[in-house]
Amino acid sequence: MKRRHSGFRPVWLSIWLALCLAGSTSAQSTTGWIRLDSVTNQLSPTQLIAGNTHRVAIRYHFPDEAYSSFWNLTNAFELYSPDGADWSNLVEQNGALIVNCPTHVFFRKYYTSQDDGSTWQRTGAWGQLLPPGPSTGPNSRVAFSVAMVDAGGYACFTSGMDGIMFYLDFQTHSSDIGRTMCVDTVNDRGTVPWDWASAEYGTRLPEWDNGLGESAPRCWEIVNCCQGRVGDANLSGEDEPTVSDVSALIDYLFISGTGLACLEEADVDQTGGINPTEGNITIGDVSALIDYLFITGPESGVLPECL
Ligand SMILES: [Ca+2]
Ligand SMILES: [Ca+2]
Repeated sequence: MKRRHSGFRPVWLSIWLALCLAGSTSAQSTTGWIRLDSVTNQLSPTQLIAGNTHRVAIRYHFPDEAYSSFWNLTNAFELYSPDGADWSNLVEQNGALIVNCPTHVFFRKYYTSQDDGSTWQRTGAWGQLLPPGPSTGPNSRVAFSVAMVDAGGYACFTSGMDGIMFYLDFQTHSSDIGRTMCVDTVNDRGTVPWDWASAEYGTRLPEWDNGLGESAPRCWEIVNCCQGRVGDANLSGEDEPTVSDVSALIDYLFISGTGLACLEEADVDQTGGINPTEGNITIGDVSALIDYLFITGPESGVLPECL
């Protein structure tokens, strides 16, 4: 079937072309980014609760075609402690971006015993996920990188894609309360900047956001979950308890049997001393908290300090 001539006038064509060019210029100037998206078992954005497993989610954003067709990434991440804290049960887990692209994205891993991370020792082969393993020990660092090694992976990453690339899980220890854990970026090839490279589009440098709006390491002090006075059974972070803390205790004791992230806060009457167990959480703790909130009242009632 023959098309009829649209009668498009040159002036409209020029405007249309100008708009298209303006749009593409704008898209190409957008910078891709990688962000520390979320962390579990924090007490605050700069405090990790000792003895818990923490899951750090790393989010990638590919703003345009150039990012979505990368074939080689040098952006890696390191876990370390500047003051000798230990960690264990370090595991990588795939995020949705990798799950949706299962055959084209691979991790490799490096260990080093250097405090400054200057000498990375490669200990994993291409295609390997970091297996669950022990700590590398205090004063060591472990780094991860992610790379795409198959051009077929291009199809997995589309322009504008934004999602979790992977998770890092690690456990902190009560023996390290007061020490520090950090996650930072590191280049796995040496000294050159981070790069999302593709032969077709050339070098692109993604921005790093540590989750606090900074292009810097994200560091946490390892802290006891119990802070100030006891009673924050729902671990909302407030020292002054509320009826929600009573609800958390009742839910734990009589309904779900779960949900207490800090037994030291929940053991309001401190029957468990410095190291309470689940058996120390009883109706007595509910009574003590209700007494403080509704009978003696916060004005004259007293809650004990954390031990
Ligand atoms: Ca609370
Ligand atoms: Ca108790």
